[in-house]
Amino acid sequence: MPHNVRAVVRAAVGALAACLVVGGLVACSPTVESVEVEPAPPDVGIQLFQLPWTAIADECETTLGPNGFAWVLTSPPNEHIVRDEWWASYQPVSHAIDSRLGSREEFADMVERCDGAGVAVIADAVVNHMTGQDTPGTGWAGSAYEHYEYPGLYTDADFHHCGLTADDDIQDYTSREQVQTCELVNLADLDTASPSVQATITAYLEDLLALGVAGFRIDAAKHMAADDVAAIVAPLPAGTRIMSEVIRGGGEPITPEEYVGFGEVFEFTYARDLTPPLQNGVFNDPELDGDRPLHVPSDSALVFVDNHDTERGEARVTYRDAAMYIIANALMLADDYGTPVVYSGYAFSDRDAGAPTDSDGRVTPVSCALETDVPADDYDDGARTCVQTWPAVAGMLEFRAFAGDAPRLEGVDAGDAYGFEREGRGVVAVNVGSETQRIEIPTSLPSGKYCDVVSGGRDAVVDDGCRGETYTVSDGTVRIDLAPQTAVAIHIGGRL
Ligand code: LM2
Ligand code: CA
Repeated sequence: MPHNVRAVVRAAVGALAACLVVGGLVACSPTVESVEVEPAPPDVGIQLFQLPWTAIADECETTLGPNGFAWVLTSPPNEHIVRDEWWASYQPVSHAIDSRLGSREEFADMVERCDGAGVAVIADAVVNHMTGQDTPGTGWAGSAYEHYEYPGLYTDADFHHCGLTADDDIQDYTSREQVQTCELVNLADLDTASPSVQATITAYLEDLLALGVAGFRIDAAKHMAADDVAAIVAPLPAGTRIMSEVIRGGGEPITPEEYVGFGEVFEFTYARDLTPPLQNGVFNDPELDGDRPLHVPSDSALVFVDNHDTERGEARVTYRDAAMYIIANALMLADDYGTPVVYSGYAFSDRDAGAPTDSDGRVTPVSCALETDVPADDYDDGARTCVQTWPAVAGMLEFRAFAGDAPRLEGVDAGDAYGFEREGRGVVAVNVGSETQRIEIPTSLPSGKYCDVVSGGRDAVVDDGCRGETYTVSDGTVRIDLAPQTAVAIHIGGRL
């Protein structure tokens, strides 16, 4: 049985027809004895940043599977330079699956255990470049390397030397040629148009597939021509998930749309649009409605509140402000656009600081299942944020399971509050202000009492009551008094 499907829920609609006053006319929906709504496991992923394989395996069994996550995005599994910073992972020394996050055996075991828990594994594939080191060195697994020499793998002729800028570094993002053939922060840029380079990269991806991964995040995809990425992934089995990281940039010639022919893309515009209303209370910006300009089609879109780069950069809402982070995640998970990727990392004050390690340099495994203080009021540097266990997040995955593909209806504004319905399936509302705010949202949910899954989490219905707050739908409306900086979500499967 799918891990996050609860028993069929009967939502009795009572004996009386529900009536709504619409433009002076009274419209009554037909009397229904009961509605059966079967939750469908939602396609929701989670990025577990810099978490070792043994810990991800535990997480799959104890928190990700039970809370309904369909897949987990890992940090890069490749051999990397030996440095303390987290970004050592993004400087491959070889395609050996041997890193301070774990050995090949541990990686394989993780995939097996996650699959057993109903959680697929997506690996972060760093294939645009190798290291950015000007002096020779030895990688984590013992491979010797130089900036443009990776014995047995790549030699100088396999790299771009763009000759377009003084140091061959990318300077001008309005130049397609620079972005794709010059070096991203001095990282030796593979000639991904070369058939032999393509074949070597494909072999690496096939090796990971042989260990059971379901797909890949393609790191720095924007820095490889879409045709090159297409050629690299073409030999992979049908159904392999390809998730290209193409950071949309205003005025840039390379667009995420170029990469949707062979997979999904991370739609950075989504996060950029999601958070300003949380700070200014203006939700009805017409720019954000309608046909969603500058968004790839929903089927192609991976959406997120933040990721490991944006939490160190442009993101304005992160784990540091748990109340706002819950609001942002609730809106994203309630939405009908894209495939959400929740983010879970560790607290930091230094952007370069790596995750805590043991004395041998391996990243320390941590289990979030034992963590009861979530979200924490304050995280010490290095502490895992454990977002996958936040009751509000788990509750919103349940909401999404019941929302299915029901359309998102027009939003309702009230002061600093905002909300919307997923037609007939659920209602979400948020208040980003500092005062309590009442909001009334018209809804076709059957009349009755519902359990809020933000305060109550998953399985919020307990002993004929609610674990969290209770809200009432009557006469085709739900009235919610929202405390400052809170979210509320009710769904058809959480009716008393
Ligand atoms: C990505 N996506 O396209 C990753 O998500 C992002 O985290 C990576 O940057 C980047 N692209 C390359 O894969 C990180 C980090 C950088 C770091 C690089 C390489 O944000 O700070 O650059 O990984 O490790 C570091 C230094 C930089 C230096 C470079 C090369 O910060 O100053 O450049 O290494 O030694 C001289
Ligand atoms: Ca490149």
